[in-house]
Amino acid sequence: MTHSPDTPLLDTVKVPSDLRNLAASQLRQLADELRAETISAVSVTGGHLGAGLGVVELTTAIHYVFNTPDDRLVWDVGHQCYPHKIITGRRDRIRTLRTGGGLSGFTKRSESEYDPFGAAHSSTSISAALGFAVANKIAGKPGKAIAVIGDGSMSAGMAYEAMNNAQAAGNRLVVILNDNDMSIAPPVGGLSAYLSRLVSSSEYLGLRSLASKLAKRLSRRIYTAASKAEEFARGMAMGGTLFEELGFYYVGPIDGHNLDQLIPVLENVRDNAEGPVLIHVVTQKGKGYAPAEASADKYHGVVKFDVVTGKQDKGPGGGPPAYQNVFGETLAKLAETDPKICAITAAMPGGTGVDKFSAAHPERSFDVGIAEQHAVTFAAGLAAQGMRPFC
Ligand SMILES: Cc1ncc(C[n+]2csc(CCOP(=O)(O)OP(=O)(O)O)c2C)c(N)n1
Repeated sequence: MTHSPDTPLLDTVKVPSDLRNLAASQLRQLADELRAETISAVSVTGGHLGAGLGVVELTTAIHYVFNTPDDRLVWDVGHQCYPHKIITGRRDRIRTLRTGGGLSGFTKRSESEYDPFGAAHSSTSISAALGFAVANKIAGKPGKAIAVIGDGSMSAGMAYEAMNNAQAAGNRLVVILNDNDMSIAPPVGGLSAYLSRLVSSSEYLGLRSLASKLAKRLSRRIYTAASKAEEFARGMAMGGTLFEELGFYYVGPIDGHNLDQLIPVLENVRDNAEGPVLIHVVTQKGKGYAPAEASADKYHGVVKFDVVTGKQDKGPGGGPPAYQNVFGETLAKLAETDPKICAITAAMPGGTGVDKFSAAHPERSFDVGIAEQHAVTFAAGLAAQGMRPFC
């Protein structure tokens, strides 16, 4: 049964300039309606759901504070862009997502001026945003470039190669690290542990309420008290040394579902940044939809489903076994008699069947995070030393 939610406020927002006519106090309702519309649309089309639900408030806040499309918004991967599509002139086609002739499931330049960069592969957003920012700088245009990148995508080398060059953008580059402590599978590696330490530091937990008080004070005074704003951003910086060493001004972690925190921090960054800024935002994948919040993959990708029960329409089953399962099980069996076989995946244990191998041979199974060039060269090193890696 198709379920279309009541969305009286969202009905008035066709494009972000409509959104910017609303009072900040209306944005909570707008975000709730945007979330309901996203769930409803994906229940009809299937597609990526959890990531979009996690960025509903962020999407609302970015379009409210920044002057899109002149300020360029670059979504990493692009699988979280359905709420963005709904408020950038494409709501009338949102139930055609991923169908022939319909909307793309990712950002797509030919689809909208609000999609300045096409994606689907991860970890390109900071490099691309840097390009937009530097082009504006050379042309003397004021527009900023905002990259929104997930903690999973942040594990790829390209993100660091881009940050290492970010000074070239001056204050036109804003990177928003959307940290939901999930990739498709749980995230792995040292960076993930580092982000967890930043987020779980006692200062962050203690400061959450303080930060919201400061945010309220700032939202009234933000245009007049730049020095206070500076103090605010600094006061909320709990660490972020890694990013600061790479030349960013680090702000965070902040609650990515709390518009009273998001809006003043984004306004502050928009108006007061002196160089590249990284805003560390903490969100929950699948936020606001109980079946997604409760599922292990947070409804990363779904087929059509029933909105009320969350039950996915997976069909009768009984078809041929999935390729990756045959692959993973066969490899695991071969590895019983061949101690040189090992398996490597780049953040796709389920999608590649490496999860099956890993269950049988955990010591010879490696999830390297989203880091394909490392995965392949790591495999080459293993092979050169006599192993038989499957990458
Ligand atoms: C280069 C590359 N590797 C792997 C993928 C498959 N993939 C798509 S989304 C995703 C997880 C991304 O995690 P994160 O950046 O944390 O975003 P989230 O889904 O949690 O919002 C992966 C591994 C991809 N799109 N591109």
